[in-house]
Order: sequence, then C-alpha cells, then structure tokens
Amino acid sequence: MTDIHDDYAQAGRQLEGALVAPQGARFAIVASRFNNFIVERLIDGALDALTRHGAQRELVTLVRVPGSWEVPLVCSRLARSGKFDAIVALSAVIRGTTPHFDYVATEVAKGVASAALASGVPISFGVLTTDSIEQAIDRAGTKSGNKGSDAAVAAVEMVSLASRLSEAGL
Ligand code: INI
Repeated sequence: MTDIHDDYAQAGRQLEGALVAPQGARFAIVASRFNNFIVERLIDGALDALTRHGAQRELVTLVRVPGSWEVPLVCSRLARSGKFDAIVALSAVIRGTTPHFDYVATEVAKGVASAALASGVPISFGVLTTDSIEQAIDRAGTKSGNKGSDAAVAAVEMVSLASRLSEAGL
C-alpha cells in the first residue's frame, strides 16, 4: 500500500517553500491610501503574518501609494531595485455605479503580474476586488479571513521556495 508521498518519491523530487521566512529576507508592502479603512486592516494582517512567519520587522518596508492604479508602478520599481526578496501588494477596489472599477481592477491585476514576471521578484496579490463594502470588510479581518495576511504568507512561502530552488540549482 503506497501513500501519496511514496508516489512522489517514485516520480522524482518534490520542492516547495516553507512557511518560515529565511533569515535576512527583505519584504516590501505596497499599500494604497484609497479605501484606507479597509486597507489598514490588510496592512495589519500582513505585518502580523510576516512577523509570525519569521520575518524581521526591521527588514519590512511599507510604501503607501494613492490608489490601486499606482500599486503596479511602485511594485515594479521596488522589484527592480534588487533590494527586496518579495513584495506584498495591498489595496481594495470596490465596485461603484460606473465602469471605473473594471478599468482599475483589471490594470492593477495585470500590472502586478507583469511587474513580478519582468523582475523575477515574487509579488503577492492582496488586492481586494469586491462588489460591495460589506464584501471588502469580510475579507479584511472578519468573516472571510484577512487577504493581507494570506498574501503575506504567500510571499514568505515564495521567498523560501526561491531559496530552495537556488539550492537545487534551479
Ligand atoms: N482606487 C482604489 O484603490 N480603489 C477604488 O475602489 C478606486 N475607485 O473606485 O475609484 C480607486 N481609484 C483611484 C485610483 O486607484 C487612482 O489612485 C486615481 O485614479 C489616480 O490615479
């Protein structure tokens, strides 16, 4: 009787990151001021998760930008600086009565993804895109958890994975 781990062992090696930040890992948080009452909760969640997962608080840099639209540019700049091992993007786009939401939400998602791919630095996506303020509140530390915290844990895992991939020569 084989379990799934034996199957992996037969198939080859398996690599994954740990949920512990490697010593000296440098993180940036890029957070919008727009919808501040939501985003502050995401920042609190991200800072708490980073430190509980082993990041050193003095190696975490918080950069504030006006709104979601500005998030990708600053993520890209920080990623290209070579001074961060991972970045956490935090903002909240909440649907209104005009198509504005769609433009902002689409561009922040595309922009953050392309900044990560172009730089090779992981940028986790803690950007809420919700139909209502209630949905945003649910995801900022209440009913549906805290997406800032989730994004920070993903950033820690990606830094650990990058280090293990390097050790494996990948
Ligand atoms: N920015 C947000 O982060 N969330 C929003 O919901 C939002 N809406 O709906 O307008 C928003 N707009 C501002 C935008 O991100 C820019 O800061 C602004 O357009 C200046 O470039």
